[in-house]
Amino acid sequence: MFNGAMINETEGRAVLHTALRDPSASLRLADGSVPGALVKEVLLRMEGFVNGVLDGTWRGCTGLPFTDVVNIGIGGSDLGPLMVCEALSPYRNSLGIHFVSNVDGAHLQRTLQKLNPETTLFLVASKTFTTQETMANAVSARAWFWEQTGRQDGVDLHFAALSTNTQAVKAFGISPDRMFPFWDWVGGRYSVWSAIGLSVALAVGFEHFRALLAGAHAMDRHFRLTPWEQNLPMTLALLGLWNRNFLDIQSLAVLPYDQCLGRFPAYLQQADMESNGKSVDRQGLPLTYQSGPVLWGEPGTNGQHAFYQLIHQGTSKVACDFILPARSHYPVGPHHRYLTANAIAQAQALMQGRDLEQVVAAASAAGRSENEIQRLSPYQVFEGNRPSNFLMCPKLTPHALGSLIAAYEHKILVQGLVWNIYSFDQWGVELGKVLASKLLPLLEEVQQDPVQGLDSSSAALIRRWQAWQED
Ligand code: G6Q
Repeated sequence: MFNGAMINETEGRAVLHTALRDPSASLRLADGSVPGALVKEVLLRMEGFVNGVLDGTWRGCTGLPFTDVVNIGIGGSDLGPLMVCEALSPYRNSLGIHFVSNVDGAHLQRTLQKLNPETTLFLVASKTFTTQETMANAVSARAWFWEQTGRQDGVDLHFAALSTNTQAVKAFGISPDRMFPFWDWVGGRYSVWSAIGLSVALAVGFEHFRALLAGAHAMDRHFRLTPWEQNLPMTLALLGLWNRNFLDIQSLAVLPYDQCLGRFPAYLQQADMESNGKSVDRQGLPLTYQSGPVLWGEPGTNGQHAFYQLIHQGTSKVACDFILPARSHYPVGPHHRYLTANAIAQAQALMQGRDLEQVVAAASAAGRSENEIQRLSPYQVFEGNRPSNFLMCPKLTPHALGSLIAAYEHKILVQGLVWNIYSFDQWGVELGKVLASKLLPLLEEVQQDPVQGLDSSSAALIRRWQAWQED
């Protein structure tokens, strides 16, 4: 991976998100390009733009400075920047940052309702610049801008593109100096370090964005240079393999004890499940063993009052990753001690459990009757011996966050290697897109009978949908 080999074999691409955080790298690819040099140039342009927006040099079409930024993107062009912007909330400036991803008009409309078009900057974030959801949202945002300002010429000042597709960006009406490129060796779900991170850089300033990259680079070095026994991504990967393939645990709950990491599980869900949710090996043969787990999670302590019941006493075992910054950015009274005690207690409970003897002893000590003890004890037993990892960092700084994300990226890489699968493609998202484009015309022409050539289930759904259009 680090040497630029085409390890994304089914798409014929190198996998070089690590180059995005190492602009000094001298690696030269087969086509003669030097990723480090390309990265450096774009970072400098991004820096100029970010500083220009923040100090008011770059303004909207009526001369007002920007107050809000809307990132329009989906999947890898949304989850990363959204998660990082939230995770780095304590570092945020006064710029309002909004994310629109869902093609459901509610997402765009509810966002735009709050905004002043004269002071809003749109970032159209799309590697391909063809993704249906993103292009629909971008076109509608542009229409809103035109309608609200009457300034057909304003697109130039109010829209920027983060993309690899120069032609399509130009066709949309975005000028080349507002296009921040990246390259086909950056996978969507690994792209927050590229121009796709522009919303992050605007939200926290360029210095913090560079610190994020530096933190990831530090983890890259650790991963490459540290013996396996002390290697964090390697350890996470092997523990995950043990849980999945030897203990047959099917899911991994990611449980950040940090409100700012609220979107981290969703981000990791894509990174992990889209990378390693595969059932065919590198020889094109069906796997005869399990690959990536189901990944999910919510911030602690909220999860404790919701789904932890199943984690402690359910019939399915769940592996857990606890994540806790030792110091809080929001030191309110005793809150952080409560949070910490809860996190450690949960990991302890999973590990040690509580056997019948302990339950009975506790109940007797509490003065419960023999009868009651007999009746309730079975429900109060915790099996224990349920695996968890506990990741702690001093404080959730941009540098620490960069390291945390990169650690998981490398964990995913190692697991994909051991499972002998291709981690960097995502053919599994294709079929739904193809079928949706075939169904779309049936929804546009309400009179058309959908039964022709369609399965009865989908046809019935479309008929019902059509009938309710008239209501
Ligand atoms: C990520 C996936 C996918 C992708 C989105 C958006 O690895 O490829 O989530 O990021 O489909 O694609 P565009 O950036 O091309 O709009």
